[in-house]
Amino acid sequence: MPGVRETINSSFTACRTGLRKCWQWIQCHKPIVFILQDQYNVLCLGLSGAGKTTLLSHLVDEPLSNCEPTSGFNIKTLPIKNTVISIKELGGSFQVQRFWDHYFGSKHGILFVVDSSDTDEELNTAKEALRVVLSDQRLTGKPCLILGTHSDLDGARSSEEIERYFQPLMNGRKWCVSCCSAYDRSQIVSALETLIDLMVMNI
Ligand SMILES: Nc1nc2c(ncn2[C@@H]2O[C@H](COP(=O)(O)OP(=O)(O)OP(=O)(O)O)[C@@H](O)[C@H]2O)c(=O)[nH]1
Ligand SMILES: [Mg+2]
Repeated sequence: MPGVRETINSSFTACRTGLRKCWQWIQCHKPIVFILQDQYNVLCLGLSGAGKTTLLSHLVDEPLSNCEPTSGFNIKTLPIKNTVISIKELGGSFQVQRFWDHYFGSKHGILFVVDSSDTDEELNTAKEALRVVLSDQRLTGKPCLILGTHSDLDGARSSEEIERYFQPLMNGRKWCVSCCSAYDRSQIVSALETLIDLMVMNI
C-alpha cells in the first residue's frame, strides 16, 4: 500500500506531466490560432531616432541593451485585440527613406512615429516625409496612427500639439494621435488598439 507521501508525490508528478503536455499543445497549435485570426499589416515609418525599434521591442517584451539605427527593416508580429498585427519598421535614415516606397503595397494601416521632443524644424522634416508617404496611391485611405514618443522628456509636446501639426495632411483619412514614452508598453498597446479599430472599420 503506498503511503500518503508516495500518493502526494505521484499526484504531483501526474499534474506536472499534464501541464507540460498542455503547454506543448499550445506551442504546437499557436500558429493555427494565429492563422485563424484576422491579420493586419502595418507599415511603421518615421525619422531616424524617433523610437520605432525601441517601441516595437518593448511591445514584444524584448528590451534592447543597445539600439542601432535600423539599416533595412524589422518586423514584429503579435496578437492584440482578437487580431494579429504584423508591424514592419523601415529605417528612417535618409539613405533608407529612398526605399520606403518599395514597401507600400498590401498594407492595412500606417504607424508614423515622431519624437515629440523634437524642434519645429525636425517636426517639419517629419511632416514633409509623411506628406510624401500619404500621397502614394497604394496608401490612399489607409488609416494612420501618429505616435509621439519621448513624452518622458521635458519639453515634449502634447498630443493636441502633435495633432495640430499633422492635421493638414489627413484630408478625410481615418487617423489618431497618441503620445507616450517608447518604453511604455501599455500606452503603445492602447494606441495600437485604436489603430486596429480604424483598420477594421476600413475593410
Ligand atoms: N527617453 C526616451 N528615449 C527614447 C524614446 N524612444 C526612443 N528613445 C531612444 O532614442 C534612440 C533611438 O531610438 P530607435 O528606437 O533606434 O529609433 P528608430 O526610430 O528605430 O531609428 P532608425 O532605426 O534609425 O530609423 C535610442 O537610444 C532610444 O533609447 C522615448 O520615448 N524616450
Ligand atoms: Mg530602428
